[in-house]
Amino acid sequence: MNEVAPSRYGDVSVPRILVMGVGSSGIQAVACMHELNPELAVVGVDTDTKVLESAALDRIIHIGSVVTNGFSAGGDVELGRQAVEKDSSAIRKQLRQVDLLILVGGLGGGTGSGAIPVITRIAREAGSLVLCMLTLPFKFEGELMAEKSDNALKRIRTHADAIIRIPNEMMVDRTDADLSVEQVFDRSQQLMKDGIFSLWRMLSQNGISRLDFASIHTMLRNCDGFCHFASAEAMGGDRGEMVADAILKHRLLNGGKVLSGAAGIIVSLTGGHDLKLSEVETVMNQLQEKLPKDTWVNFGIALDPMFQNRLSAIVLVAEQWKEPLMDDARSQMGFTFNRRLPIEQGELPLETVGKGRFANLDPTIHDSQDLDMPTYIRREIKLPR
Ligand SMILES: Nc1nc2c(ncn2[C@@H]2O[C@H](COP(=O)(O)OP(=O)(O)OP(=O)(O)O)[C@@H](O)[C@H]2O)c(=O)[nH]1
Ligand SMILES: [Mg+2]
Repeated sequence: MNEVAPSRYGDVSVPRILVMGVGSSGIQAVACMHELNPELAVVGVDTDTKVLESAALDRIIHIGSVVTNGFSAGGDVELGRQAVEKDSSAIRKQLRQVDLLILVGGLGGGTGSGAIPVITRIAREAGSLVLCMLTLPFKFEGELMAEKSDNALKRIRTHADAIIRIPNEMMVDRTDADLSVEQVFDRSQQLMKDGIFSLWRMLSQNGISRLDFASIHTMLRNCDGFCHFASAEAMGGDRGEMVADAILKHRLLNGGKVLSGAAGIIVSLTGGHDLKLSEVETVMNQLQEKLPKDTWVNFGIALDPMFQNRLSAIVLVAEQWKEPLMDDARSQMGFTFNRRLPIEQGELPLETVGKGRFANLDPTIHDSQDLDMPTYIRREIKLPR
């Protein structure tokens, strides 16, 4: 059973990670991850009993049975929101002692777009670091879908530490005319899976200079709300070159353009005991060439016997730092912020306030609203600083 538990490495510094798939596409993504890596703790959340029952998952949370009678939210975001509010205690229960929650789903439908903002808020209240990995709808899905997705993103951003957007539209090239819709969906799921596995490996495995949770924490808490990621893997003699090339051309980094404006980057390499210094240099030098001089770079190497003759890289990129945390971040990160930081005064972030010793109690829900939350947060009113 894939409970969130201390790492098999017995290392107390290893964070407890939970991947939560929300809505039908989110469930599909985590079911696939679970099948490939049963060590990864995953849970599926949906309104739709059929989807939940057909997913081969040990842990599922059925939300909103009183709201949707076990059917999907049918694209209705408000129903998705109500569904999760009704069953928020089941979500809270799963989040106990989770250090990093990775929320996965597709925006544009009812359940994902309605429930993910609420789950993000609950997770922040529970003290977890929250990273969302979300697909955005195709253009052909229409303006209404795009609007629902945009609105959900705004709400998610008020609580999530960082969001990685995977626009379905970006999964297709001009040469892909014959690609089926299913193949395109598979591509975005594959990217999510690769990214989450690499992140999990980066945080759980021993290495020469393993990146610790503090590095990820700093990056996610201090980025402006959005992050980019890319991962690549190669085997054989030219693996250093191949990995560098794949990262530099990666579709989620807009063919490498994101790197040239990066404020911060985390690079994690995984190799076997045969990993050569020259391979590490190849990847790092090629990335450094694209990055602005003042980019904050944090880098680690993990060793895994399974990676003999193989090299894998994951990069996590922040384009901007968020201004309100500048002093905090500066002292935590030990670096000088670059000049691209906006200097105008911002708004107070809609951070939720921890409930201290009441954190594990059920909330006071009235009319689908959590009355224990300060009104300005509940109503998403931005207060000037
Ligand atoms: N990458 C990927 N995206 C998908 C897939 N299926 C749907 N999507 C995208 O995800 C969006 C939301 O779809 P679902 O996950 O089915 O919606 P839901 O959250 O379950 O919402 P309801 O079914 O309305 O309750 C769609 O608009 C698509 O853009 C998939 O298999 N892979
Ligand atoms: Mg659905």
